[in-house]
Amino acid sequence: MRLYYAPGACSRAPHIALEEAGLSFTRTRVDLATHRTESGEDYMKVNPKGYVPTLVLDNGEVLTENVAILAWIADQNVAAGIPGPVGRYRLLEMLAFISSEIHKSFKPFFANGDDAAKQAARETIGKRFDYLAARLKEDFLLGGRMSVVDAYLFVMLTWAQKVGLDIPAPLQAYFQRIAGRPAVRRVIAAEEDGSQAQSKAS
Ligand SMILES: N[C@@H](CCC(=O)N[C@@H](CS)C(=O)NCC(=O)O)C(=O)O
Repeated sequence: MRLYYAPGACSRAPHIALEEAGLSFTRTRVDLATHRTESGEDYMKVNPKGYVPTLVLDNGEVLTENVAILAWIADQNVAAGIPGPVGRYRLLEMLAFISSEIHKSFKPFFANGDDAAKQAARETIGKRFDYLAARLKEDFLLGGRMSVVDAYLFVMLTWAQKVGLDIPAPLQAYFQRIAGRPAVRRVIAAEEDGSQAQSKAS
């Protein structure tokens, strides 16, 4: 399968999730300004929405949207899923929360928003982070084991650092825990290196 990504973008969440899951995939960098891939392919033909991430499955199916891609990756290892009768829905609940309540709130910082819009976003994201910090009882958001939701929140925390938002202490410690994981370090190194490569977590 092939992941289309842009360095440091939200596509880093499925990138980490794939690496953590030990799935074989090829990564292809996309220039979001020109909509060309690193090999010169027209990305609009891969994903007419023009944004990352896109995951092209081995059977040729094209999957877009972080929530769908991350849920699909989680489903590849059902044994590692969130336990309990509504475990899968807890995962979807958290993915939806991160996507609609945090991810999209960053828009003023990346789309040249004015100061008022940035301040409103700072307050909204701050409240969302406080909520997550208060419910973080174990090492990871949904228990003692890392799941795809942690990959997504990790990227949001990276962005929060980048634009200078306050991060509550429990989420700072959580961020460091995730940043130190070998799979996460491999992904960051690969995105910074930018080369097209086959990946299989070991
Ligand atoms: N709803 C989409 C949003 C993805 C998204 O915002 N991607 C950004 C990078 S983080 C992007 O590619 N922006 C470029 C553009 O919109 O042209 C998802 O969750 O997958």
